Amino acid sequence: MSQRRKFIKQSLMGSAVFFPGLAGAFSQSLEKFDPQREKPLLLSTWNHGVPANAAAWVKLNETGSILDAVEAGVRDTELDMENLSVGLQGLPDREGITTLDASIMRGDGACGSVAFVRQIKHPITLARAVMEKTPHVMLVGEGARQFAIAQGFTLEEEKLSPKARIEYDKWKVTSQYKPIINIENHDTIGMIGLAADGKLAGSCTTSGLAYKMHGRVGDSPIIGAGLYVDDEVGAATATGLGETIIRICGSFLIVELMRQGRSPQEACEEAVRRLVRKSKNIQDIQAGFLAINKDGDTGAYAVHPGFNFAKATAAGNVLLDSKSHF
Ligand code: SD4
Repeated sequence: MSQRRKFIKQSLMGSAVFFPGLAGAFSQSLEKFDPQREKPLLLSTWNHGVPANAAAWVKLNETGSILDAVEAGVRDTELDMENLSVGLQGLPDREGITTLDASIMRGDGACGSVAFVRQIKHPITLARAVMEKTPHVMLVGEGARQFAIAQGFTLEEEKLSPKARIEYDKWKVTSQYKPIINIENHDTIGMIGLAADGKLAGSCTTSGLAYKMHGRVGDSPIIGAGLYVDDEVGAATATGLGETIIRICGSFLIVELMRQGRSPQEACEEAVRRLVRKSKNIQDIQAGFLAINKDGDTGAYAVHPGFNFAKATAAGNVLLDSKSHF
């Protein structure tokens, strides 16, 4: 059995068991081990965070780079045909076109993102190319596509996945835009990670809200909204209704609250309280945040129950329920 499969199997069993096959590379010892506060550490949004963390962990073990790890982790989700909120199999906009948003950030401030891109299987890798190969932070739409071609990315055929086609055809009967909290249209993957050497990185990738207006961009590719990372402090990522997250600069806010002394949990809770204060129709809006500080403390909080996240340390990779405001 591959290391990755073993790790997932162990996660699914829900155990928090030391896994020497992966952790040995980081010289952990059981005596020192504190699963609440541990490096390396990965946090990812939603159920798909479990296999994503596993993929990230394997990459971290291979290259030692937390940036490589968070990219590899969410690439796994970008290919998950069951996931209708990430990757080209995601639900389309109201015109029937799937457009993708992604961002990636390193704790030294390097960052890159793409928004409103079509036909790209791995927008997270394109975001990383923007970060590493251009003087810019963000490319969108046709410009992002041209850049992808120039970088040798393959353009995929523009065609809805079988599942997305069924859902879109059902939606077209009424064509009503009504996001339902925690159901299918809120499961972006955001991943934040802390390496054993204290370096932080994060990634976020999504097909955005189902049946959005053509051209709509959410929080996920907006540095400071869907993702923010600072090696001096910590990292945060977001999922949920992007408009509400952008309005409060959610991930940046959490990192700045941590800088001022709040724990990751307190910072996530304060961000959610602010989002709740600033949002109308909060009963219909879900948003969730994850945070890590540089010591390896973690936080998770959402507006409503139902948000879950995956946490991987050398002790295992477990799915946890977030607490919520309501
Ligand atoms: C967005 N935050 O585009 C994303 C939505 C989400 O899966 O979480 N979708 O607003």
